[in-house]
Amino acid sequence: MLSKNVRFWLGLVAMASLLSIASSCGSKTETDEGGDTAPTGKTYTSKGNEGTISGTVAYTGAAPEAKKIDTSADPACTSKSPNLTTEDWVVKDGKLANTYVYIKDGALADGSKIGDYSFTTPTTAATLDQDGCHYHPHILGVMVNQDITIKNSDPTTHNIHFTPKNNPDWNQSQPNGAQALTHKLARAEVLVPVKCNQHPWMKSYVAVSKHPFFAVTAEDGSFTIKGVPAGKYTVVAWHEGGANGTEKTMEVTVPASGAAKADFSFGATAMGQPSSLQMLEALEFPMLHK
Ligand SMILES: [Cu+2]
Repeated sequence: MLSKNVRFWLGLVAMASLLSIASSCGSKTETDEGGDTAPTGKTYTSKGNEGTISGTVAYTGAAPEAKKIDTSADPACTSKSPNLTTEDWVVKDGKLANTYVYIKDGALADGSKIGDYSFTTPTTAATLDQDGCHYHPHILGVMVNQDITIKNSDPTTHNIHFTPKNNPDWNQSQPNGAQALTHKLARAEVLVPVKCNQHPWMKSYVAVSKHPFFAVTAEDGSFTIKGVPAGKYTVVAWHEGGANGTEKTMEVTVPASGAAKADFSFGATAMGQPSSLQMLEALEFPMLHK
């Protein structure tokens, strides 16, 4: 009897150990994926010889047409924005707007990794405006813990809903005339879908970065990332189009005090890599909240 008991308790201890190993492995994986904001202890200081990465994002082939949005569910939207159209593809003269371009990885000229540095969060807030029953801007880039001022410029109630993967869900009703809301995200995440629970057509994306090396393409497809330390980087251009978003990757070398070019191309006949698995995950996750 005694030996049976001993075996039983030994078994329990073994199981408990296995469980604890499994759970610690699980949390490690989460941290790895999450791009957490734990201080790295190495704050980047300007060397005075930073460079720029600039380029143009093109759309090759016949551009998808913007579709008119039926806003009749809310007459306030119809009267303010009678000609609201979809913004998932904004193409003009073969150039693609609303593409988020950022340094994903890489190393400075001295071999140190860009991801090992910490960068000062801007004290000025970014603004996300609900104006005409759509978001402006459609794609917003911020740094971790940077304030986002959320305005309601419409004569109707909006309900802004951030649906992140690595940050807490955030969902706030904002009646017309209400004060601006402030939100910030503590963890890096590319990109967080934002929707309105009142108006199902309203959609935007907020990218949260640990560093300031990102930009969103303008209407002419152009972008510039300034203040980049000399080095060799993996630069990614992300666009929401496609089944779950599409990203293109390019290796870019920035010379000291120099300018690097990074031109991307999306579209049916564009050359490049298909969507990464990482992006698929990031965009599928919000479905869990439904
Ligand atoms: Cu709304």
